[in-house]
Amino acid sequence: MLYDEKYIVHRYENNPILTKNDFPYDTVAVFNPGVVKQGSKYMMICRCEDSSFNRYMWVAESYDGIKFTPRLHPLEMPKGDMIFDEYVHATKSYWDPRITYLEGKYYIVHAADVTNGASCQLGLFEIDENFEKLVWRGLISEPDNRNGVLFPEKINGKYYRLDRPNDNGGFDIWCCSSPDLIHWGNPRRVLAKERLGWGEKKIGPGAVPIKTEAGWLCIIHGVRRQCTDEVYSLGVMLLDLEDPTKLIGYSARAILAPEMPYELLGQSMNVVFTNGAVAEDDGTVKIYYGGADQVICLAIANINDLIESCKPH
Ligand code: M1P
Repeated sequence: MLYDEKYIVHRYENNPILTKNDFPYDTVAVFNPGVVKQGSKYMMICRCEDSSFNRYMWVAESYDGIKFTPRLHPLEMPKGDMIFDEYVHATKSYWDPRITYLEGKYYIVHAADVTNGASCQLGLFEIDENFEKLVWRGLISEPDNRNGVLFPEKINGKYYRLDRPNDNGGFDIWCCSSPDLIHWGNPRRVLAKERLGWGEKKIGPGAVPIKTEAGWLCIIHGVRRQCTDEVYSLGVMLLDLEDPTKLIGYSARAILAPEMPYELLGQSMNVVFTNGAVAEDDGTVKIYYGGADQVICLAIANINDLIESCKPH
């Protein structure tokens, strides 16, 4: 081995853990889920697409974090809010749900292709603890921003989120704050894609930040060019506990890159992409990720290895 490092992320041996065959007949892909743990139960919201390219948010449940059972029907989208009905529901395009448990409530930040001229904005839902009823809270970002994820607690009296503005933000990872989850400001760039060979084209937040003694551990994604293709991989970065706009460190190498057939071949080639991870009491982290924009997979790492990989080498 050229390097003395070991692989720190291990794929579940029976990946993928969910595929379109676990959903109704005209489902073409299920991928990029948000996941949160409620006591001993794992709650997942999958990104589903059907043969008409309608997108759905679909709940699946598990008691071991591996075997997930989808519900019979997708989540019903709330109607009656003019913004949602006109700008978001009209495109039937809400995707990449990231679930954060925050102050006793469950929030979902998602990407939304909107009809008001912007290509993509961040939307915010609340959902009840049984994951049955969505409440629309509004569009919460400026145009052409996605990959938003909320921190799981207030910091110095403010809510924080990570996001990834596209053109006007350099496809880098930014952090901003809010008094009420609706109005956001004070954007600060926390990581520039130029620092990452494996993310030189664009990077973006992934799972909900995990609070550790070393800082906020953030599992992120990065995109590099490979001739005419793009390769999506995962990495980690560490942010200051008291000021999450301050970068402590990041993984110089990708911690998970597309290698397996279910990561190389699908709707989009060469993609591993995460919206959800669960830090377990035993020090392991379950990383739930989309393979090739087609299936849902699981990988497991030791949290100390993830933190260590953020330190300068
Ligand atoms: O197709 C791969 C990924 O492309 C997008 O990632 P990014 O926002 O970084 O460009 C997202 O649409 C993601 O859902 C998708 O998996």
